[in-house]
Amino acid sequence: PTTIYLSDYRVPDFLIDKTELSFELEEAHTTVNSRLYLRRNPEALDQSAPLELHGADLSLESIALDGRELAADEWVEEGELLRIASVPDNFTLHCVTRIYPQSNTSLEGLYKSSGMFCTQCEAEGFRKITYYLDRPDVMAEFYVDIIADKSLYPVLLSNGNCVLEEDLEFGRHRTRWHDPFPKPAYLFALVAGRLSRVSDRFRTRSGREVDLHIYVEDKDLDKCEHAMTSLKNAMRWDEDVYGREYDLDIFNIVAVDDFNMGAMENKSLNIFNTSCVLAKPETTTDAGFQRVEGVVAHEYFHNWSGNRVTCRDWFQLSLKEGFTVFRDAEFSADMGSPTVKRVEDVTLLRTAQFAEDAGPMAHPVRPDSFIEISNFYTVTIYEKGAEVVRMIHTLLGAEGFRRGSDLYFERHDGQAVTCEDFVRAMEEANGVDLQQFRRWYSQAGTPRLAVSGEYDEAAQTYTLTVKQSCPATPGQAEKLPFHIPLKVALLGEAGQLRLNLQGHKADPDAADNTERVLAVTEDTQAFVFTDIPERPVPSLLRGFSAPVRLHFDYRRDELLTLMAKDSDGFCRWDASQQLGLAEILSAISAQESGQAAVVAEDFVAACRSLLLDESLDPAMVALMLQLPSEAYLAELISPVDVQAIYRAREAVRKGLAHALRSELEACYGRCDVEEEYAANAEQIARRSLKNTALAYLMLCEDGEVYALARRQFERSGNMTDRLAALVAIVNAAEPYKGEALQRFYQDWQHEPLVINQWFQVQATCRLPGTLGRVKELMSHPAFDIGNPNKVRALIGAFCGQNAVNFHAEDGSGYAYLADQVIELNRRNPQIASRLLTPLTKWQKYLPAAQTAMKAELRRILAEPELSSDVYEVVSKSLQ
Ligand code: B3K
Ligand code: ZN
Repeated sequence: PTTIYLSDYRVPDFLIDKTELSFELEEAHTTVNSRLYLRRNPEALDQSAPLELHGADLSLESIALDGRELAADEWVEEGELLRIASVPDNFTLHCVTRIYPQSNTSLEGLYKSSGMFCTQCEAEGFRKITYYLDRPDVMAEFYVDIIADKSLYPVLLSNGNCVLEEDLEFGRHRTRWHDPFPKPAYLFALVAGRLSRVSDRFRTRSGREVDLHIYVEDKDLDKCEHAMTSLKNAMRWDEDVYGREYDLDIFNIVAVDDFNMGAMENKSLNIFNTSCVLAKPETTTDAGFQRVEGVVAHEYFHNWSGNRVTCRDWFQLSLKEGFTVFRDAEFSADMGSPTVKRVEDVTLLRTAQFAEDAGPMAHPVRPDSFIEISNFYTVTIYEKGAEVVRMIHTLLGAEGFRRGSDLYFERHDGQAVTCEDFVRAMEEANGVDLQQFRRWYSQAGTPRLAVSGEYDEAAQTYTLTVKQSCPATPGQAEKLPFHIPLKVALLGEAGQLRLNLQGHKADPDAADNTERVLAVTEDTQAFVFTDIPERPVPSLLRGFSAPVRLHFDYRRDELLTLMAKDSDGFCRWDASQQLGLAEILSAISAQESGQAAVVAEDFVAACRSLLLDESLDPAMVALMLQLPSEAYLAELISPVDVQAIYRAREAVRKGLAHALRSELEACYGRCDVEEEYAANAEQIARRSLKNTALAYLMLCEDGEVYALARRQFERSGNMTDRLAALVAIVNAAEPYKGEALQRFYQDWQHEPLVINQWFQVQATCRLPGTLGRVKELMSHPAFDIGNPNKVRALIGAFCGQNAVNFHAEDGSGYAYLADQVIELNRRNPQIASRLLTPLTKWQKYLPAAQTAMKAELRRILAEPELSSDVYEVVSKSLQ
């Protein structure tokens, strides 16, 4: 496998103005006729370069240039390239290739699954369909014919507008599609199958009537309403917030069961994993509803941030992904609870992304090199990339950011551009200098901020001293200082203090001048606030204004103050997490010295007042009651002793449960209201608090609480409550467990998405014996290793979300994962490589665990015929 470097980027030697494709879909194979209208790129460095087309797993039937069949010695195939040494400056190339979608288990390119044909071309899947310039800076206008048996495949879809539909002989039919917007091949899509649809309309701001269709299997027609509503909300929101309208008369979404990721933004033909479209209260949890809303919006928003303005090369992936994640996060915040959304996103970032940034696969938001681009659809590109865009938003303010995005879309419409182009548009629209800020794109690693505060009573000043540093990452030993927007406030007895920063004018954007964004740009910097009448408690990194690890040596009473009073929801929650961390750390020391863990009285009291305070948002109470997750603790404690962390955390949870039992019961009762289900913020908040209370109560381990869980399991009409009860039952020493699992299966065996949940609940069971059960479930008739959702629900959940069992001291979890990766490497390399993540973090664990994990990585590396996907991750992890 070879490494590709950003520094080797060259403009394409050829351009394609028009691409005509014709697909003849048959049961044994598919024949693809392609006619490419090519010309030499006037900007290419070498004006006599040969034509080199990408192609993978294709069988070439014929190739003709300007109507003349090429002789065998006029072209040569080398790896993934087909080279034609001598071509004119303008010509058409006609290729006939045969492909085998029925045996394509990689789910990349054109594949057939559950009776339906569909495609996934991003990033480099189009080359599995026909020979092409499969790179995002080659954009063509597509005409597509699809021919198939009409009774088996009544619905035939591609991008753009349907311009022809006709019946052919032998029961076949043809549709022709034309997409007027030139696009890179990765946005091409085709779907053929027996599908039903739900339709609606949307009238854009300028009066365009758009037909909206969601195509699903007949049995799922009752699960499309939420996706449709989300789509219409997203279309309106993009008009309101970004001034971006939809640009065609038709917008299609198709749901498929077998899909490598969540969804794909193909121009006007989004293809979705069923898990990200289908939703109804009986089968879908609140989290599921929110995911549908977020992903539908994300893919829709790509129409501008990704499709109209696309990426020049795959190193620029975050240009579209980071920006689009930022857009969908702001949308979800506007649709629901902004603070809850922020806390959820920060939680993901501080666990998965911080871990990636500290591990062997660490890479900048704009990577310098890769072996397999599929490995770079990461939390760094997506989530950290979104944080980088958010910081620009924070620095420029909402209006300045909008000026920048307007300029970006206007200037680059129809182009394939770079992260640099994005930053430049932001700079030029606002007359600011983001030179140092650009380091967020080029330097990997999570910056650390060590902050200290000093109050000078005589001078009435408060000085915040901020030191930044960033650990080395692979290939980057030394880092230059970042430009970090640090949002702060100072809390006094009676509320936030007015901020006068020595040497600075008042911040014109801050309405009451009690909050400020400090520009941290140097290794060490002091910020002096004047006229501070009392010793304040600093509220730092408000709203998580930058993706950094911040340390401030708070006293306990200061954290309790922040937790009770800070007006910034993120900081309040974070204070609760810091207090929770302190409890867990003291429980770990207690365990080490053979003592019982005791939860501090003041922490119990703080949790009690959360439970009693009915004026608080129940969702925030739920979040603040949840102790830092094991995954987050693994980022804070070194080395990671998984078993000790688990035991300590459980001990603290149990301590809280016993101390607060009556308050938890009262809270449960208050939240347990009978109402018609709606996936709105208010109801979601209530259910979340109710189920948090239930999980705590279960730790009291008696018949009364077990009965409560059982009652909830049996009576609740929505999946959120039912599943929460099932999780509680499965994780307790509850005699009803087997029966509950059995019943759940009986009830939902015909709903694959619900069965995924059933697998996941069992795979994430904390009790001993779980690996054995997971192995058994792999031969359950409902399990299918060819379906990525099933793989994620069982194998992925066990290895990624069940630390205490995955890291069993006998190494059985590691061996199990390696076996699955080896099996999946053949079948679906992208899924195999993704599953590997937990093993790659071996450096964090105790020596014995490290040895066992590395041994499994070496066993994988020794496999013959490793895919480039798996090879890259394993070899980099072992370096
Ligand atoms: N752009 C796609 C991801 C494609 C992943 C290819 N391995 C989905 C999204 O981010 O919207
Ligand atoms: Zn995306």
